Amino acid sequence: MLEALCTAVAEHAVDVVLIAGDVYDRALPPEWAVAALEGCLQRLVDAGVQVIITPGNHDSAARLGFGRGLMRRSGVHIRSSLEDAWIPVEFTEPTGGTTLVYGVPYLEPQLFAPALGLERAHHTGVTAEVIRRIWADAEARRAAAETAAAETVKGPLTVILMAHLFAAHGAASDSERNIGVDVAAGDAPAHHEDTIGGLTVVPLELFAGFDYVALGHLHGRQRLSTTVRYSGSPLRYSFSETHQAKGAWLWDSGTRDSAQPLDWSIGRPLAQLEGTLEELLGEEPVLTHRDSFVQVKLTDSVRPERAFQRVQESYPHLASFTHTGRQDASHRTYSAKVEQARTDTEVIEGFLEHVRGGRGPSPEERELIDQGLQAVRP
Ligand SMILES: [Mn+2]
Repeated sequence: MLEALCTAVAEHAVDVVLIAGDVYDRALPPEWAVAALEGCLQRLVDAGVQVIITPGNHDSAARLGFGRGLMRRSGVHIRSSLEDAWIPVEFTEPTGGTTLVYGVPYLEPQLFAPALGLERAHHTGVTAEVIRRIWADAEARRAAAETAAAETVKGPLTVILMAHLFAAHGAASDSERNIGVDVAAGDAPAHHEDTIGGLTVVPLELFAGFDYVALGHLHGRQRLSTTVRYSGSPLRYSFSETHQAKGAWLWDSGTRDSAQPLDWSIGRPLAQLEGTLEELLGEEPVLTHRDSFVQVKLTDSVRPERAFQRVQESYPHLASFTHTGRQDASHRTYSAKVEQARTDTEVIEGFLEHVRGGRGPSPEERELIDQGLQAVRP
């Protein structure tokens, strides 16, 4: 993925890379991941690219932000504290205009609401207050430019926001908070934060006025409006992401045209297969999907012998296996069978039926069971 990023940056002559978290998938990332990120940043800096990074909810802001004062000098801007949110990274456009990029780190409402002077802790309130401070800063810079002429902001002002949150269409009111969630299935907020007042989902209206809003958090690359977009995760993290677009958005602050999607097909593809064992082991699906991470739902009414092993032999990257076929109404629970069983043989038969999706003992197995029971009877 990092290779694809560096290639795309060179190919499209990108000046600035925005990474709106999550950077890592955990607060204590493995050493190889830290080294990989460092190598990528080194390449981007060597290529004259500036990078702006904000931590997501999975990152440790403090650890990700280590050395940021030093890194800033080489063009890597890590916005990891609350106060960073309304201090922009400033760029002068070739045309003379100024672009301000405000990087808002993930702000857990319970932790940051007090510092923002908010009584209630929820994402919408925290985001609204941070955006209010951002506009105060941007307007001050614009005003300073108009009076003092040329010391700070020059020419037309472009304002970009980066944030890590769950945004959706919908008005900023309690009653309408859940409407129009425009996300792919399985893309609910990954973290189960307190949904006080239901204001976990930040309404799009808050982002009005920004020239571009680069969001992180949802895994599918998607466009919420002309200016508000999620880059999505570059890799697929679950089978619910099988059909999601993956990649990035390319935006030109000069033309301000709509952002262009960059498609990155990185890593092993995913496939969701459903059918009987015979269907799944057919030549066509095996040839098509044997190199994919595969999720299998087996629909045989009775679970065939060695079903898991046989599927795995054909699909070496089998990642998920369930037998969903046995749905007949007469199916009794294991405990019901055990209760009704009159002999040891029936208990064992019930057990085998239970764990094998309805398939009781074969004649050979029945013989072994009988021998076993004979051997242990006093
Ligand atoms: Mn996240």
